[in-house]
Amino acid sequence: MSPKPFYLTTPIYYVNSVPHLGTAYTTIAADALARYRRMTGDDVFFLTGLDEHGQKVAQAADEHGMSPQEWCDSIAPRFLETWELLDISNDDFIRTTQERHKRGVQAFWTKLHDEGYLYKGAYEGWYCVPDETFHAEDQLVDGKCPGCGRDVEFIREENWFFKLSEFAQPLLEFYATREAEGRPFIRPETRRNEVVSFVEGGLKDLSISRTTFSWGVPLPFADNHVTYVWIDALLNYITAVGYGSDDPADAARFERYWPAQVHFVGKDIIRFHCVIWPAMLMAAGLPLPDSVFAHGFLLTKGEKMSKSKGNAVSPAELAARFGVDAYRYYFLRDVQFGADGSISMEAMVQRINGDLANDWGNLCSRLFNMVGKYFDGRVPDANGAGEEEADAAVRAVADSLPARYEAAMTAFDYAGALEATWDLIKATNRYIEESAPWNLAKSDETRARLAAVLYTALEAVRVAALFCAPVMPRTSAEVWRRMSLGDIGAVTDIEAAAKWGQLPSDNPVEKGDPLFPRIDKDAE
Ligand code: ME8
Repeated sequence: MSPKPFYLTTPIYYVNSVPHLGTAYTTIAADALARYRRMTGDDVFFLTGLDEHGQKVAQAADEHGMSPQEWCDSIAPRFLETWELLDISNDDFIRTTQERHKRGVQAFWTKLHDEGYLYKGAYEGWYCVPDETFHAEDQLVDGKCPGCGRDVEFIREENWFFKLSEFAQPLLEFYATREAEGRPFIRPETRRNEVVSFVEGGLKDLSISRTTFSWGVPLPFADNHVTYVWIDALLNYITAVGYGSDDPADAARFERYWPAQVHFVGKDIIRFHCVIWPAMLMAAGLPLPDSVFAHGFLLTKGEKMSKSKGNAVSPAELAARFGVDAYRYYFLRDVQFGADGSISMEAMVQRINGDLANDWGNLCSRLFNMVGKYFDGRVPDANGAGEEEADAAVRAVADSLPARYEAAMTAFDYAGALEATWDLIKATNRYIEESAPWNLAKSDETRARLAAVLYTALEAVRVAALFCAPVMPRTSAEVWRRMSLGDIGAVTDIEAAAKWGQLPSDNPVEKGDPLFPRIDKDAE
C-alpha cells in the first residue's frame, strides 16, 4: 500500500520579533504529530514558516533602521536556529517574501477578481497594527482593540473587498456537514461553538487590500494596492505545496498534499482560519482542509505570554537549562492541548524530576545496570522460564499501548498519549520492584527467572521508547542505541515495531549516563 499523504501546518509567525515559548509551543505540538505520523507510515509534509509582510513588520524594520526585507532576512535565521535547536522536523519553511509565494497570492486574487468575488470600495474604520486586524467603530472596547486591548488607528482608504458576506450560509452548511460526517472541521468543540455563533451573526465583506502603505504583495489588477497581510499569509498553506506555479512538478505536489489534514493555530487566530480561509477556498473552488485545531494560550502568572507584551521567555534558554526533550515533554504533558495552561518553572522542575528522571530515566538506568551486572551487558535469553502472571500483566499494558496512543493522537490529546505511555513505564517500574531481580540474582536456581524478568522489563522499555519518540526523539534514539536496536527514526510501522518479543537476546546493552539528570529544585 502506498503511504497516504499527511499534510500539517503551524501558523506562519510574524517577524516583528524572535521566537518565544508561545510560538515554540504550537511548533513542538505539530512536530510531535509529524514525527508520530511518519512512524505510522504516512507520507508527512510538515510546514512552518514566516509571515513577513504587513504594517507591524514594516514598523519593526523602521524602528531598527532597516528596509523591511533586510529586517526579515535578519530575523528568519533566528527562527531557523530555534527550530533546529528544538529538533523541529519541518519539511519546508515558507517565507511570504519568497517568489513562489507572491506568485501564488497574485494568481489566487486574480482568479477571485475574474470570477466576480471582489469589488472596490471605500474603507473607513479602525485598524489594530499588533493584530493586523480591521475593526468597526462598534466593535471597539473602550476605544481599544477588542482582541488585544491595545490602541487602534483610524484609517480611511480605498480598498478592494472580498464578498465574504455571501459565504455565511455555505460556511454554516459546511461546518454542519463535517459534523454529521463525524470529522469536525473546527476543533476542539468549544471553539466550534464559538465560530458557529459568530458566523450565524452574519459576515461583513472583508477588506483585502491596503493603499496607505506598501510592504505587501501588489494586487496585480489594482495599482498601488498591496494585499492585506492576513489574506496573503493564509495562502502560504497552498503556495508552499505548489499552488500558482506553472511547473508540473509543483502541480503534482499540490495535487498530492492539498487539502491539509490539520492546521494548528492558537485560539487567537481561529476566525481567520475557520471563517475567512475556508471562504477564500470555496470562492476559488479549492478543496477545504480536514481540520483546524486551536490550542489555548500559555499563561505565566495568569497573563498571556506574547512577544508584544514583552513577558516572553526564550525557548533557547529553557532548552539549554533543562534539555530539549524535557522541554518538549513538559509543554505537551502539563498543558492539556486545546485548553489554556499556566506554566511555571516549579511545575517544569516537578515534571522533569518526577516523570522523566524518576520514572523513565531511572527505569532505564537501573535496568541497564542490572543487565551489566548479572548478564555481562547482554540481553538475557528469556526462553528458559515460562511466562508468569506478572510478566503477562506488563505485556498486556504494552500490547494495549499502540491503540490507546493512536486514539489519543487522533484526538490531538498529547497528554493522553503520554499518559498511556507512562502507564507502561510505571507498570514496568512496579514489576521490577515486585519481582526484585536483586534477590533472584542471589541464587543459581532463580537464574532463569531473573533472565525472564529482565527480558520482560527490557522489552517494555524498548516499546516505551517507541512511543516516547514523537515527543522526545533524542532520548528515545539514545535508549534504542544503548540497547543496540538501531535507528528508531527509521521506524515506519510503529504498531508492528511494538509487537511484543522482538528484542533480540544477546544484544549488547550499555548503561550510559542518566537520560534526564535531576534538577536541583532549590537552585532553580
Ligand atoms: O498570528 N500561548 O503570527 P504570530 C500559546 N502571522 N501560543 C501562542 C502564544 C501563547 N501565549 N502566543 C503566541 C500570527 N502563540 C500570524 C499567523 S497564519 C496564516 C498567520 C502562538 O507570530 C499561537 O500559535 O502572532 C498563535 O496562533 C501564534 O503563536 C501567533 O503567532
